[in-house]
Amino acid sequence: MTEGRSYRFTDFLCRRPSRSVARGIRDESGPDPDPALFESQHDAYVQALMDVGGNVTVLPAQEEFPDSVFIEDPAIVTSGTAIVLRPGAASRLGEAAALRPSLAEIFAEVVDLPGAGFVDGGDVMLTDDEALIGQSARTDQEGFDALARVLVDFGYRARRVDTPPSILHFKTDCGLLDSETIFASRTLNATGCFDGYRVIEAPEGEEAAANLIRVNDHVLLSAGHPRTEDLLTSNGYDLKVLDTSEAAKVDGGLSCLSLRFALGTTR
Ligand code: CIR
Repeated sequence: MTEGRSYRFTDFLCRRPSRSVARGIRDESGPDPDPALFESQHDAYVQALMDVGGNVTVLPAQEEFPDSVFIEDPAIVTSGTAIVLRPGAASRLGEAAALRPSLAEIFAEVVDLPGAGFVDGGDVMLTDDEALIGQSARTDQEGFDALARVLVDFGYRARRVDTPPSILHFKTDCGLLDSETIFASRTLNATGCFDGYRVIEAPEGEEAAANLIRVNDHVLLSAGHPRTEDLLTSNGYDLKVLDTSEAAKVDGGLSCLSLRFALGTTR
């Protein structure tokens, strides 16, 4: 029975932002994130996960990896298993090995992505029975093939989709709302990648709202998207709005800040 496994969680893993976060990778120059404000926004995020979900383990900051607060990228987790990935940016590659011991403390099984290909967790959307894997500047064909083979054992069919070049990660522009419904930017939806799902499109100008996360009975949404708030509320979703301004300055959003899983359930 997999109904709801894409958003029913008991546990979360986060990593505190480092003071070095301003050196994180970003596409465009702009103001640096303020480390103290980032920390307080991160605290609010952790509190929100506790309020809607369960236990949150917060790992210490890693100064040597400026992007390590974006803990979604070096691993994928299912109920009893963690898959250690190979992030596609050179400065982030070491994050996977650094995260592995913490995963081994939590998960009964830790699997390393076979082969030599690259996958960033931000390119992988797990629905109840499918993994939508976006090929991108960070995730290549070899990585896709390897991950697709691993995920079969956990009951996921893999669907290869394209991440348009203007979008960093597949999930930068989409988020799961429930087992059948995805919220996505018009640009990403136009690629046809969500065939078979109901799609709600982000209002024009509010594309950054697309990186939302469904956690149990709530949807966590980034602040500053009033039309999205109205749209999702009128569709029956219970929202929790969080300020992610500092993560956004280094191209991060809500999903990147946690690994989400259900412990104590069988595959
Ligand atoms: C990076 O470029 O890797 C980070 N600055 C942002 C990562 C955001 N992660 C995500 O969308 N899953």
